[in-house]
Amino acid sequence: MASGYQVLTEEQAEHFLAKGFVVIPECFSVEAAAELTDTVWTRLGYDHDDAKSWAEPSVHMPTHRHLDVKEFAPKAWLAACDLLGGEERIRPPFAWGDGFIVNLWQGADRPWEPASPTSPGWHKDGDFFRHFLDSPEQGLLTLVLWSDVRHQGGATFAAADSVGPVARYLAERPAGVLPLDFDIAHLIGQCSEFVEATGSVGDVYLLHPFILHAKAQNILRVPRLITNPPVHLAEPMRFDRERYDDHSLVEKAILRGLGVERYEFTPTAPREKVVPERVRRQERMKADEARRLAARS
Ligand SMILES: O=C(O)CCC(=O)C(=O)O
Ligand SMILES: [Fe+2]
Repeated sequence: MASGYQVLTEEQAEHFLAKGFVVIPECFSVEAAAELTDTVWTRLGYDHDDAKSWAEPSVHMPTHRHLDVKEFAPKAWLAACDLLGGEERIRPPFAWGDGFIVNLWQGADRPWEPASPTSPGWHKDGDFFRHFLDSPEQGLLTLVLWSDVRHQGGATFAAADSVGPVARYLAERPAGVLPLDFDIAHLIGQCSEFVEATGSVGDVYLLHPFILHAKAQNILRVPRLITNPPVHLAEPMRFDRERYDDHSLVEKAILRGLGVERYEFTPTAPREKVVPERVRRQERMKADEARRLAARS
């Protein structure tokens, strides 16, 4: 039976509802990735062949170049449309960039520990806005793999059962929650199903925006490169659409988390932008990177 989706199968759609993510393999080639990553060591100011030069265990780099996902990785674009209920519900541009999150040796000084509620760094993405149940700023969480990502090699841990706890938490707080105010221990304490987002260059994880996740240890010390671009929605999400099937899979996952088929949500405080410290830090890094790139050429 046809799924009614452009690239997702019914099994993948059901997997997204149950586990909060799907993996879309081979969205772009090794060569296409290399084209974007080939200046990464110059930008970092580290020597790829000398691990002693890798001063920081992990670096969230600024963005210089942007790519139109529709052209660069059409399969990922179509899958995002499937999850969000169609292209018209996405606010353009849907762009990826070269703001790599490089994990070089995070936590390599201690033995490997599998994901658990006590792993460090759990968070919900979106450090740039006040979060409501229906927030449009982060329609999906995306993990784009620009290098192979191996077990124990600095992947991202995802809590596959976190959509329900986060949905209930936000439903109870119609005035919204600022990024640093989430009670993460309370939320992750309700989770017990953890995934290590490993894979190959070109694989893309599309995750529910409410999925809690954390940077994992890289005890292999093999450089890992990902990006985590958000997808903006054209309008806030809705949970009271005329027919149940008018809801996107992302909205349905929230309804499932709330244990209802329909939910009326009205924010009681204004939407609000937040400028995280990350942005200022990345502006400084961008100037440093530009100097290194200019010195090389
Ligand atoms: O580095 C990772 O694996 C995750 C990073 C992340 O989630 C973030 O920067 O928001
Ligand atoms: Fe994140």
